[in-house]
Amino acid sequence: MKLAMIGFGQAGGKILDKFLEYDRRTGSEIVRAAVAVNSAKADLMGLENIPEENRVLIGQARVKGHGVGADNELGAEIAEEDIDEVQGAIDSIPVHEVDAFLVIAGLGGGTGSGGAPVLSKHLKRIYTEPVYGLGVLPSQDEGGIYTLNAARSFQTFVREVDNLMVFDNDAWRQTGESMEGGYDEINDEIVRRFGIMFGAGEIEPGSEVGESVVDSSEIINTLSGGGVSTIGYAAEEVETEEKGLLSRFTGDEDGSDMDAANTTNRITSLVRKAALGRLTLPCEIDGTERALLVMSGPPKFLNRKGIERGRKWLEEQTGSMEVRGGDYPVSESSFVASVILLSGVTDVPRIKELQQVAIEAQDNIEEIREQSEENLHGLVEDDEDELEPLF
Ligand SMILES: Nc1nc2c(ncn2[C@@H]2O[C@H](COP(=O)(O)OP(=O)(O)OP(=O)(O)O)[C@@H](O)[C@H]2O)c(=O)[nH]1
Ligand SMILES: [Mg+2]
Repeated sequence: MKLAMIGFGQAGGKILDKFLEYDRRTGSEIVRAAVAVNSAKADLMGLENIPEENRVLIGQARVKGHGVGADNELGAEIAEEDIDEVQGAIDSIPVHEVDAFLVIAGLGGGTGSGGAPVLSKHLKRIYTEPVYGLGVLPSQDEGGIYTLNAARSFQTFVREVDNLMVFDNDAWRQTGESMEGGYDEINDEIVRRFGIMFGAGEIEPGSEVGESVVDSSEIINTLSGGGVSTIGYAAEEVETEEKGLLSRFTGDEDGSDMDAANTTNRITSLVRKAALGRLTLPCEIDGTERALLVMSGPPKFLNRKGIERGRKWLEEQTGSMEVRGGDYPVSESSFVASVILLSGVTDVPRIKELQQVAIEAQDNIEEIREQSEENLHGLVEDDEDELEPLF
């Protein structure tokens, strides 16, 4: 399916940049338009693939192009103040040609964390196309302010979008490597998973020999109904040429039956690996509301039976009555890959933690307020006898 992508803040911009690179490399054409928004000029200048005219610097009057320094309230304020400038860039997008908007942001900082929900709300008010969020959660060791920002932003972001797809840096942190160095690989992982999923809906039915090609409406239906989504992925390299030649030379009569059984088994095992392996947001898959299974690879390695079995297995594991599935034929690939979108997940430890953090912070604010009011009363009472009122 075709998306208008908006990268908000540094993480959002970098991931969007990667999407464009992926699009160019694979010819998948899922990014119909790309806009990067930031309050830090240097971050915008560092982008490689986003056209200059689609880079929007906001908050210049307030922060002079230096970013908001992880202050997400300020991030939200400047997004509201300068929403017309962002809209100006979006005006150049042929919106009738896009199936949905995707707003991408890291939720731990200030600009993206504060701005992405503001922009999403604005887009939903103006356009009829669905607005999806791709929110990146900070790693736990980044510290309190990042967690608190993410906790607050998450609550708002999930409310303002049609679906919030989440990637948790914490689950993907590489040991012994700095996060900065690790971001590149992490961003590749993000883009690969989302790229295959959205790319699936971009294949014209009949354009390649696919038995049951995923349509973009199936992606949209899986994402509809709101909530939080996570994505699983597994892939296996396959021999595309030699094997075919070999069976022809050996005149293997049973070859095709064997191949079909292998193909089916490969698919079902990839489905299991994808669902039970590391998800973009780790969670219990039981209780998922809707799911979509996409099998990509050369057409001869995809079959309806495998996908049907995989889909059934997913129904059992998730307990969902709404599991869709299909293929994404890619002739030139030497991998068979399984991508599973789990939408409306309910049992997510990290989200519970974040909600707790948000509640505690709220309590804290109340406590501090009460405390300071008490102190004030105390002051006034104590002072009454001894001092003349100042005013
Ligand atoms: N996956 C991924 N996460 C990133 C990347 N860069 C930053 N992050 C995460 O995103 C969070 C927010 O960082 P930024 O995107 O730099 O913040 P910002 O939106 O630019 O906001 P300010 O810098 O505070 O103005 C961080 O806490 C990290 O968890 C990246 O390239 N990839
Ligand atoms: Mg920044």
